[in-house]
Parts: sequence; C-alpha cells; structure tokens
Amino acid sequence: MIFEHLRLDLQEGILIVTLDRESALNAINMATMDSLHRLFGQYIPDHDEITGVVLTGAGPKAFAAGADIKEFAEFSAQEGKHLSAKGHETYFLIEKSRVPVIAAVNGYALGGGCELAMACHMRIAGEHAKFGQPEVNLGLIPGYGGTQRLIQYIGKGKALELLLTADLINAEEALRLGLVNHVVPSGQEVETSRKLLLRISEKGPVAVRKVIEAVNAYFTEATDGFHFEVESFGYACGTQDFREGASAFVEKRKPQFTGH
Ligand code: DAK
Repeated sequence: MIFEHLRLDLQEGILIVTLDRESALNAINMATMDSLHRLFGQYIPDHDEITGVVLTGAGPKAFAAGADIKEFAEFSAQEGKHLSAKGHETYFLIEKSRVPVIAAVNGYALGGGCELAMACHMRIAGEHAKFGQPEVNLGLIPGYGGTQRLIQYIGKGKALELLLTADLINAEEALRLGLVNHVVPSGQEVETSRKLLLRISEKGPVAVRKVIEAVNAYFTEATDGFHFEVESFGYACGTQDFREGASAFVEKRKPQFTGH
C-alpha cells in the first residue's frame, strides 16, 4: 500500500508514522488525509504485529501547521462540508484505534494539526512545541473536531478562549492545562513516545484495547460508559490473557500474553 506524504518505520512492533511535507510545515492536504484514512482504517487493523503508533512531523519546526490553506482556500460550502466529514471519519479511526497512538509533537501543532494531535490517545511535546486553533484568523471554525476535543482536555472556558482568540500556547502551558502528557527536550519526542508504547505493549492486548474503548465510551453520546465497563470487564475475565496474567502473578514470572 502506498501512503502519499507519510513515511512509515516499524521498530519492535511500534509503527513510527511521519507526516512528510516539511516544506509546507507538514500541512495536511487531501492526499495526506486520504493516506491517514487508509493507514488507520485498513493497514494498521490488518497488521497484528503493530502494538502501538507514534505520529510525528518531518523536520524540526512542525508536527503539522494546519490543514493546507492553499488547497482549501477556494472550497465551496458543499466541498468544505464533505472534507470536514472525511476528516472527522479519519480522526475517529485514530481515536478508536485498537492500539494506542501517541502524537510526538515536534513543533507547531495548529488548526487541523492540533486536532490531529488531540485525536491521538496521548501527546508528548517537545519543549519548543506550540499549540493553537487559529481558524478564526481565517474566518473559519475548526473542521476536524477541534471544538469538541479541546473541551475534553482543557475545559470549556479555556477552550473557548483559545478558539475565539486564536492564541497559541507553548508546551509548558499545554502541560499545565492538560493538553499534553509530558514535555521533553526537543528531539526526544519520538523516542519518549516509543518507549512509553513499548511499556504498554507488554500488557495484555485485549485489556489495552478494552481500556481505549471504555474511555472513548465516556465521550460517546447515548453510550453508558459504566455499563460498557461492566461488559468489557466480563469480556476480559473470559480471556486467556487474564488466565495467563493471573497465573504469572501467582508463579512470580512475567506474563506471556497472546491477545486471546
Ligand atoms: N497550509 C499551507 N501551507 C502552509 C501552512 C498551512 N497551514 N502553514 C505553513 N505553510 C507553508 C508556508 O506557506 C510556507 O510555504 P512557502 O511560502 O515557503 O511556499 C512554508 O510552509 C513555511 O511557512 P512560513 O514561511 O510561514 O514559516 P514561519 O516559520 O515564518 O511561520 C507559522 C510558521 C506556523 C507561524 C506560519 O507558517 C503560519 O502561520 N502558518 C499557518 C498556520 C495556520 O493558520 N494554520 C491553519 C489553521 S486553520 C477544513 C477542515 C479543517 C480546516 C480547514 C478546512 N475543511 C473541512 C474544509 C482546518 C483549518 C486549519 O488548520
């Protein structure tokens, strides 16, 4: 499968995905969106050897400086709506991925780029990273979930402030607000993310998947997250992974999970 504008590198089960349009600060054009859609919709689900994904941007300046302004500048209302729906679909595929996805934010994460980072399960920021939703500067609103996910991380008041002023925040402020999980020295974003995912890859794969699903359930309209947790707990109790995890504890050894 060919993924335009993406570079892939599989290391010890962790897939490093690099947005590869450095000359445009990795701005997300339609081809990139299509690649992300196929990657998370088909490729990753079809490859069981992938236990985690790191998403980052090429070069030292940007994770992604937004949707590609040059491409969407001439869009009609109908085209805009269509593209927004496609973006939502893609970002939901990331959020619902069976394996954890970490955004390694190595610079600007603006507009559609910030929205992409927010669709990931966790964010590790380099110390020079900058975050923002500057759409109102262009007479637009976020079109890839920014109005919804920013609230989930930083709360309504602060989200409204950032969305309405288009102000950018630095990595430390993003950490303070709860938008990112950790801030690391520039250049160490990917390695820190990879190590975190390697630790998670030692856990029971079914449990990891069910935790992601249960946390997502909290934010899914008409889904009772507590009920979902009860069902998922029961499911996990019936797995070989749980037998193995419990036996390994009793026998004082490391568990060998199979994901069944
Ligand atoms: N799109 C296209 N090209 C971009 C870009 C972007 N978002 N951001 C940067 N570039 C390009 C620049 O045009 C420049 O290209 P050349 O002129 O060299 O050809 C190159 O990347 C380097 O950028 P700069 O020369 O500007 O670099 P600086 O270091 O001086 O400034 C900057 C860095 C990040 C502050 C600046 O590039 C900047 O302000 N960029 C734009 C940030 C921004 O406003 N991003 C867009 C947010 S709005 C939609 C759904 C979603 C969205 C839109 C529509 N639909 C469903 C239709 C989302 C919209 C957004 O993301």
